[in-house]
Amino acid sequence: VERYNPREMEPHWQKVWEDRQSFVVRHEDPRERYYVLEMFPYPSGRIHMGHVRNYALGDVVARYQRARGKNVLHPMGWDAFGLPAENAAIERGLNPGVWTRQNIEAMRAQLKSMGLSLDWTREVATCDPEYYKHQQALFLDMLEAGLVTRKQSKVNWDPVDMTVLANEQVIDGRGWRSGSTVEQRELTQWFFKISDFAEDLLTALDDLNEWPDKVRTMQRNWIGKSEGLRLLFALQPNEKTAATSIDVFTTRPDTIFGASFIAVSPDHPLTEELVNADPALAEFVAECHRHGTATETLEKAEKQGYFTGLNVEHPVKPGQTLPVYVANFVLMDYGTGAIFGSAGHDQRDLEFARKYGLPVIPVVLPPGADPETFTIGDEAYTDTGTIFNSAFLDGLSIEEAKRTIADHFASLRVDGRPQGTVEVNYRLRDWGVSRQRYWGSPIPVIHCEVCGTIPVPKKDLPVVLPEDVTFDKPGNPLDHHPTWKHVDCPQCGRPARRETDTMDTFVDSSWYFIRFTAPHADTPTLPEEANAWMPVDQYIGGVEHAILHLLYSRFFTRAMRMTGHIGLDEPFKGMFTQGMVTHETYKSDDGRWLSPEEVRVEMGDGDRRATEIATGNPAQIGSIEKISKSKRNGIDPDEILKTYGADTARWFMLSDSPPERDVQWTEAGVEGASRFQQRIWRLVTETIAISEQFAEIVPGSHDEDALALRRIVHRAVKHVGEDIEGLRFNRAVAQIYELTNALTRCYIGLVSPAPQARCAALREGVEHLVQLIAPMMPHLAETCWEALGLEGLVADAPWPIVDPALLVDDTVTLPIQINGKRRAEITVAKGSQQKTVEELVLSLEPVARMLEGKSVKKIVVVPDRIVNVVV
Ligand code: ANZ
Ligand code: ZN
Repeated sequence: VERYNPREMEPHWQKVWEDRQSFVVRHEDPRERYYVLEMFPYPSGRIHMGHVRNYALGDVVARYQRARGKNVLHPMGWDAFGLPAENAAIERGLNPGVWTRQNIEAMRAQLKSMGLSLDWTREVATCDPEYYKHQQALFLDMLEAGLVTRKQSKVNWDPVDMTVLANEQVIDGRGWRSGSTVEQRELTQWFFKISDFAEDLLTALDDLNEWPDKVRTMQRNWIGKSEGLRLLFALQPNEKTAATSIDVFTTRPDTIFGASFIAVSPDHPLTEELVNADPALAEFVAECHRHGTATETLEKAEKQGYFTGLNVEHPVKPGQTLPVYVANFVLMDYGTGAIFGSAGHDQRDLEFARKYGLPVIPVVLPPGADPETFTIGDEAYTDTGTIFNSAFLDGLSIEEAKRTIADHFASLRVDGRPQGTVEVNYRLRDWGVSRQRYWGSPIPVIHCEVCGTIPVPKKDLPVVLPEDVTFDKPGNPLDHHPTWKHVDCPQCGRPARRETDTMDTFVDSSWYFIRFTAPHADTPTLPEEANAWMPVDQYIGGVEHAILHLLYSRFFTRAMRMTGHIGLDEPFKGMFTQGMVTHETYKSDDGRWLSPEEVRVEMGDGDRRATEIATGNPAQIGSIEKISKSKRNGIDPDEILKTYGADTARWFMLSDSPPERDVQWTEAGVEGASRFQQRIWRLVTETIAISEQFAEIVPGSHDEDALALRRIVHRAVKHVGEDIEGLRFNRAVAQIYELTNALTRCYIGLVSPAPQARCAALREGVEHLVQLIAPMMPHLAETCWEALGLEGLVADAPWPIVDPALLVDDTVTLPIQINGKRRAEITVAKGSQQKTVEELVLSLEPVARMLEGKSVKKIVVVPDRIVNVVV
């Protein structure tokens, strides 16, 4: 048998699919729609193994749903704006647009060589004016609908990348890309009002039951709903401020008797008032700013405070006061920007109190603890318990105490307001989308000294990004461009200035999946198309996008609904987050990281040993790690695709571990996948040969081996289908291995002349096998399909129909009576019905002999009991 040659067959079938436009979605297709999408790639230049895994998973779903008779939308595009293009421009003098488009070309070719069932006619690139033009229109619509605001805000400023960073781009106080210490700056920025949707974005998560729980939890935590109390503290009379009270937000009003201080944010209006007369405080605030205010930074930083000299009245201990501090761990943009500290029951408060010699008063007694001896050590007590040391709250549970104290403060007044009001706070902040960056979608507004900030009229869209920019000065090239920003005001006609900030690239990816439903429309969407296709039935991507990208997309879909572009809120019905691709690491004897190509790994004395090829020196086999540039343990998909072909790479990605877990890429694993590919090809070609060799097949022979095989085949069809639907691809693969073994055993067991039933069962099994592998190894499957002489393409073939009778676990042996006399018997699957049994009986050799020359009047099948043939 000739070996299967993927290098020849894969490009062949890719061309056939392309020529036939096999995966192009037709508007008039009446079948039920199914939308499967993998997160679109950033065009960095080459695909990586993470892409291979992502797209292999998605393609299985797409091809399977096609086989199930769905009209499948499976598009691809490019998340093409962003920093790396600018860095390439700065470092290598390449024009960002040219660089990006070259990368897209290269990566498109790579993706095509994977044989993905994509509708390439719908390709979009976010850096294309054809795309961002509509994004600018959406921005204008959202502006008009009150979903966009412009406000002053403190931002994280990366002094090296010269840009504003989102909080999550600040890691340990440093820029995620540049690694430089992040500073605070005050800038006027554009914001999407995502916080208006906090409650809706939160509660709607409950209905997203095809999402992983962990992703929903991450979203919940990010939205961060807190129910608590706004509590007013009356300031003691003083000369320093005109303010007479401080508002704090607390989720633990039950600990009020343990209060030992008040702390306000360095950015609190009170602080801003006090710094004028207090240079040391001004210095303290400046120091806080140098350290940044990103939440993460603050959690790790040492708690620092500055006593303002102010005191407030203790709200439940008449005659006592609490000192007011400015503290670095209090954020201005959460709650009220001020807290009361209860050192016994909050770790930060405890550290702060210990540092500044403030009292630590425990007020929650752990179950079973002795109130006389219970004290707080190095750790605050944050668990459940009973309130004590708290006058009228004593003996209550935390929840009871919260209610009681809320009622208590509701009826009291400070500054003419209720002293306590129940309040809900969300951690979710408005989404700042301004970036002082060149390679992004321009924000379509114009600043006029007379008229203010004016939207660009829709007829003037797109505001095209100029490509003739230079990167010789730091900062935003749009600011340095000689002409671009100078325009006439659309309202008064006077010289005005374009907005030179561009949009956060998360905006680009927040609606591309809707654009795919009508990628060539001259409006952002065609609502009827958007509504027909959306929501995405199955979205697949990395868990690193589980928070922001998904949250922003959920917000955007809502915003697009409010502005009439779509009729639904939730963009992704099914969500799946894949695991990462890992690989062994290697180090040379002098401690350099070595790439897998630079080492040879062999078995020696029972363990694996590595040698550095270049030097011949022994190398160390290190731990298994996520593929990364720094550890040099990457595998280039191009090499894999060239050496083994796409089907092998796809098969291995699917086979080795559950898709939500990490998969370890190993040479041995790929070799195994490649061998399996050859095994299937051999099985198919040999099965074909049998039908020729065994031309003289003994007719009419029902046999139990055939039945047993058919049962294995049909069970495999059922299980593989279920496993694909449940995204348990590795289990589907295991089923296919088993089926292949069974078919091979059957084939080997055949001797000429073979019973026809067994040959037929083998043939049926092999045909079904080819269909089962088609979503995973589509090229091999097409080759087999053609060799088997089957019609059309396997890509167009409907999923095999399972005979339920063959799924029944047990068989029964039925007596066969001919004209009332018992003549033979037959073993069939339990529960086999009239038609199946009838066919089998007639094909049974002894029956056929006895019936020769006679005409059958009637066959009565009593399922699982008896067969009566009347002649
Ligand atoms: C007193 C108290 C006592 C608190 C106690 C906690 C434990 P979540 O659940 O995240 O909403 N807080 C309020 N505003 C803050 C701000 N702007 N910056 C930093 N911390 C702030 O947390 C609410 C709790 O975080 C509030 O409840 C407040 O401290 C603090 F034993 O009030 B608590
Ligand atoms: Zn004007």
